Amino acid sequence: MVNTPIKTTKSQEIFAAAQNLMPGGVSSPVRAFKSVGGQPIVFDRVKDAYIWDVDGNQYIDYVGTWGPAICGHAHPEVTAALREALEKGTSFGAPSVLENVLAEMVIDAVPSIEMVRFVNSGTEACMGVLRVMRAFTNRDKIIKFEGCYHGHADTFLVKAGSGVATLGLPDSPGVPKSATSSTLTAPYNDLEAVKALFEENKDEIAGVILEPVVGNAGFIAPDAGFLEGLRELTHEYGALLVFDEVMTGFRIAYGGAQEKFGITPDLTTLGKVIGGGLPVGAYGGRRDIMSLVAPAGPVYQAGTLSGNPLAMTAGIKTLELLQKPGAYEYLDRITKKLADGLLQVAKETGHAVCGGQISAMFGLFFTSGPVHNYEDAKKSDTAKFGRFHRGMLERGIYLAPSQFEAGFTSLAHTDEDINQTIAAARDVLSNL
Ligand code: HOZ
Repeated sequence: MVNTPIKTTKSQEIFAAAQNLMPGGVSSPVRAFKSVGGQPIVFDRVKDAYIWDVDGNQYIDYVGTWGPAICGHAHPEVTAALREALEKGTSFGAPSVLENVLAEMVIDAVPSIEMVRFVNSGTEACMGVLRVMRAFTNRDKIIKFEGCYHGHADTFLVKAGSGVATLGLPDSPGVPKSATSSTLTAPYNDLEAVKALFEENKDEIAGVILEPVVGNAGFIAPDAGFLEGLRELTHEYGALLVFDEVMTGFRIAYGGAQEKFGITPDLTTLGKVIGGGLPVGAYGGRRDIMSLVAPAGPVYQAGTLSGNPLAMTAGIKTLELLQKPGAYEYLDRITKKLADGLLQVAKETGHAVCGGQISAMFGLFFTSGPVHNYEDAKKSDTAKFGRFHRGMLERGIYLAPSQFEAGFTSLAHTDEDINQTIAAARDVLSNL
C-alpha cells in the first residue's frame, strides 16, 4: 500500500499546463477533482484493476474509465482483437459485419431491444431516444428524475446528476428555456409524484426516462415496486418507458437492470461496456418504435463514426468475455465484499455512512441515510467525502472524485485488492 504523502510532481505540472489549454484542464468536468479538493492525478497507463500515474504511483481503480472497463483495463483479448481490427482500418463510414455481430449480441441480451442503432456516446444515445419517444407518441413532454443524468443534451439538463450535481450547478447557462420547458421532473422512487405529473399533463407526456439503478447521483437502488409502478403508469397513460442503461447495461446483469428486475421498458439506451473502452453508445427497443429511425423511417439521426470497426470489435470481445460462466457471480461477490467491508469499517470507526451495491456497481454516502433519491443524497457530508477521497488516493485507491458518482468494479479486481481497499479505508476513517 502507498503511504502518505505520495509524490505527484509530474501530475501537478501537467495539470497546471492543461488548465491553460483546456477549460478546467480537462475534457470532462468530474475528473477535475473540483468537489473533492486536491488535484487530479494524470494517468500514464492502465492495466487490469490498476492505474499508474505519470509519477509512477500505482492505484487500485474503482472508476474503470467511468464504467467500460468491466473486464479490467487493457484486457489482452480485447487489445489483441483491436490490433487485428486496426490493420483493416480505423473507420469505414459504411456497413460492416461487425455491426451485425454486436447488434445481435445486444438484441439477444437486452429484453427490450428488438432493433438497435449504434452511436458514439451515451449522450448521443439519449438524444436519439428522446427524438424517437416524441415522434412515436406525437407528444413533447418527458418525465425525468432529479439527480438522474442522461448526457448533456439541452432537454436533459434539468436537475441533472453527474458533473452538474458534482459542481452544484442548478442547471446550465446556454440551455434555452424552450429546450427544457417540456422536461418535467420528479423525485426518484416517488410513484405518486409521477402519477401527479401524468394527471396534470394528460395526453402530453411522451414517456418516462430513468436510470433504473442510479449511478449519477451516487449509487441509489430502486425501491421495491418502483420500476413495476412506472411500467404500469406508462401503460395507463399511453406513454413510453425508457431505461437509460448507459451505466447499468451489461453491468448489473448481462441483460442490464431490465433483466435483473424483470421489467421490460419500451426503449433502452446503452454505452460504456458495449464499447469495451472505445467511444460508443446505442439506443434500441421495440421494432415498431425503432422502425421510425431514418432511413427506415422519418426520424433523423446520423453519425460519421457510428458503428466504427474498432468500437464494434472492442464491444464484441468485451461481451464475449462477460458471457463466460461465473462472470456475474464473481462481480457480485467481490463488490459485495467491498461494499460490506467499507460499511463495516465506517461503523467501527464511528462514521455515519450508508450505501450498498448491485452486481459490479456500488456507492457510499456520508450520511446515516437511507438514501432513496437525490434530496437524500445531498444530505451526505460532501466535505468529509472529499477528505476520505484524498486519504484513499494517498493510500493507492482511486475512487470516483465525486460523491455523486457510483463506483465500479471489474473481473480484474482480486480479493487481495478488496482487502487492501478495506484496510486503506480503515486507516483513513480512523483519522478522519
Ligand atoms: N459523465 C461521466 C460520469 N457519469 C463521465 C465523467 C468524466 O469522464 O469525467
